[in-house]
Amino acid sequence: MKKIDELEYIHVQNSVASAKIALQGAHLFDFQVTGKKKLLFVSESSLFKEGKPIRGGIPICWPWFGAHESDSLLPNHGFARSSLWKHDSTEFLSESETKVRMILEDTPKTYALWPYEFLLTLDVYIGEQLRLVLTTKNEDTKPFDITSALHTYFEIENIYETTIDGLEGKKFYNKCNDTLNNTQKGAINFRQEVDRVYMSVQNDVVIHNRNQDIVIQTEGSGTIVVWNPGKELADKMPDLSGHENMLCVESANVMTDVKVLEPQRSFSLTVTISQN
Ligand code: TA6
Repeated sequence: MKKIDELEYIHVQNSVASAKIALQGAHLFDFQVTGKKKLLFVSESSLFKEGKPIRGGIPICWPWFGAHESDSLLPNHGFARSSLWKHDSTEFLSESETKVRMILEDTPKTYALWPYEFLLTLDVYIGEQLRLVLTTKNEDTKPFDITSALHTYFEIENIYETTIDGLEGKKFYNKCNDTLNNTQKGAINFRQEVDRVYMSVQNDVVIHNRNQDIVIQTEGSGTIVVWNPGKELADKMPDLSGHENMLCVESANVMTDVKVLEPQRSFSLTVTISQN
């Protein structure tokens, strides 16, 4: 096990790609296909400290996304991203694909924040494409509901030259001015903060930046969150530098896309990402 500041991580290298996954948060913070650009943005001022989420990579927002609906003292985006997960296994599926399984189970500490027994599994497939499968199992005797996101920070060359395909015509909630029922017309413009939840997205979403295309295919989700803090907000965030080089496009279950799980039932949120 390697260590970066206070966080232990797993380093995978196979014949086509490499990846780094911190035990805290099962947080994938580096992925690169040989000969291609790094896929994930990590802020140079990010902390790698116990209990603090990494600013970049793929934080897992779970079992709630954003602020807790009734208790503002509970952590934003839930507790999965700042909890210590267990490394369950690493499988070499072929020379060019490796699967890493991470698990998180309830403890007295998680129970105090969210009173349910659960098993959360993250399978990370590292190959020509990157695939993450986040599976929630209800191990309790009562139903629970979750909102969640694979809050992916993509590394891009220039936010001001970035466009996204696949969201045209979709309805969105605009968090910046707290309005519902907006409709995406034309390209999204990133001149200031953008923080939006797009509804009923069943198709692939493509990020275009200069001569780079990133294709995001999501299963088990109807919502896609798009976030860039813009300069003004980024300047107020001590752990975020280089906002013009990042764009979050998040495969999510949020707002009306809540998942209700009966005892012993499971649900998976999957994202598959490829780049040219
Ligand atoms: O996904 C977008 C968002 O919910 C934004 O509203 C913004 O606050 C961001 O996530 C980062 O949240 P964090 O808790 O990591 O600072």
